[in-house]
Amino acid sequence: MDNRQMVKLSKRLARHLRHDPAALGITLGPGGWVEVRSLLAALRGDGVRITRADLEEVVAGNDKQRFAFDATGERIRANQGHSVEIDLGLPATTPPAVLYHGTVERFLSAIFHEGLRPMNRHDVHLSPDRETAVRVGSRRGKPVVLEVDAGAMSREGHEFRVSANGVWLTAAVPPEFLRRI
Ligand code: HQG
Repeated sequence: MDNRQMVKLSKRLARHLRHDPAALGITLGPGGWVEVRSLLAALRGDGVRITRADLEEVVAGNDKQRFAFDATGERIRANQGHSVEIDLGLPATTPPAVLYHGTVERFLSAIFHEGLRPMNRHDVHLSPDRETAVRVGSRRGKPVVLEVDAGAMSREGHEFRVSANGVWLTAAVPPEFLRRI
């Protein structure tokens, strides 16, 4: 596959494995896992003729490691970013002292008023470093980076989880833990 085909397939997978499995006629099982065979069959039914090798290429080559196979290689899921209700089964983990969130100016007054909320996703997504947060914010315009006092949040009982591709997830970030940098 060339790069354009990889990106197209990755977007397709993100759509169905995170947000809209029903549109492809598949169901996400516990943990968000789907049988690779059912996924390939459903994609074929939708005119997307790809092989298991193509799928492996997209999983391995994805710029953000958005997808993963299970240990047997028989199932696949999105590592994070879901809007459908699924439990990824990730253990609560102590976060680093500081995490980052990339956003844009126009959201700041709401964010400093009500904190970071998951919006359409399951969790608020936080980045382990500033550079990643800049990239996340840049998707929407001129990036603004917020520093999150994850250490203080953790001491106060907020839970954090980290996805297989290094995105930190938490239910919400109240404004007192946020600082613009
Ligand atoms: C903002 C991409 C107003 C928040 C990225 C963000 C990431 C608020 C937007 C992943 C708010 C939600 C997630 C509040 C938060 N009022 N706006 N109270 N609280 N917001 O896309 O973090 O390519 O759901 O700042 O790289 O931008 O999909 O979250 O701008 O890892 O794999 O509301 O998505 O990865 O947007 O991005 P999103 P995000 P993928």
